Amino acid sequence: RELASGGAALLQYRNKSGNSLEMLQQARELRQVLGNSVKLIMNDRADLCLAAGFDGVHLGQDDLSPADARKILAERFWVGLSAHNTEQVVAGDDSPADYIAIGPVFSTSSKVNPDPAIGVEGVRSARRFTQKPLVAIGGITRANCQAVMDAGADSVAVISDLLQEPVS
Ligand code: 3NM
Repeated sequence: RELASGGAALLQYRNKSGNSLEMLQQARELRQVLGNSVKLIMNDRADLCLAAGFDGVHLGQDDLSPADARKILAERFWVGLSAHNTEQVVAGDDSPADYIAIGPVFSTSSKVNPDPAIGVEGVRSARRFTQKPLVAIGGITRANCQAVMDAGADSVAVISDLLQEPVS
């Protein structure tokens, strides 16, 4: 897909504290404001992905499995999976996930209870276990992202380095 060829801008809607109604309202607003200029990915929730007209869902290790999310979402929706170690990358590679996010690469304060940081070497190792698009996440900045890409990531996911410096 476009992620493998570097062609897509993805924005994930992430809300760990809101209720379903709030999340759906905010997600719909995002879709309205952004139009179809970016692929919108719903964190954790396949149902809200459908209801909000998003393009895909991103699943953590404690969410629905990619196979179960696929029972809800047709083929045109993207299903992403978070992995935090080699075992999870291997399982993700064997699943219907469209891409695998590996991390945290560096320490992060954007996530409660993050797994141990895997470093650039962890990205290099993950690369050996899957040919699916590999997204690196956790402590990625504009300053360190080249090293992460050089280690084999196809793309990076960033929260704080972008949000701390809004464009306007
Ligand atoms: N997931 P920042 S790390 C949401 O390892 C998330 O799965 C992670 O934010 C994982 O760019 C993370 O501010 C937080 O470090 C990423």
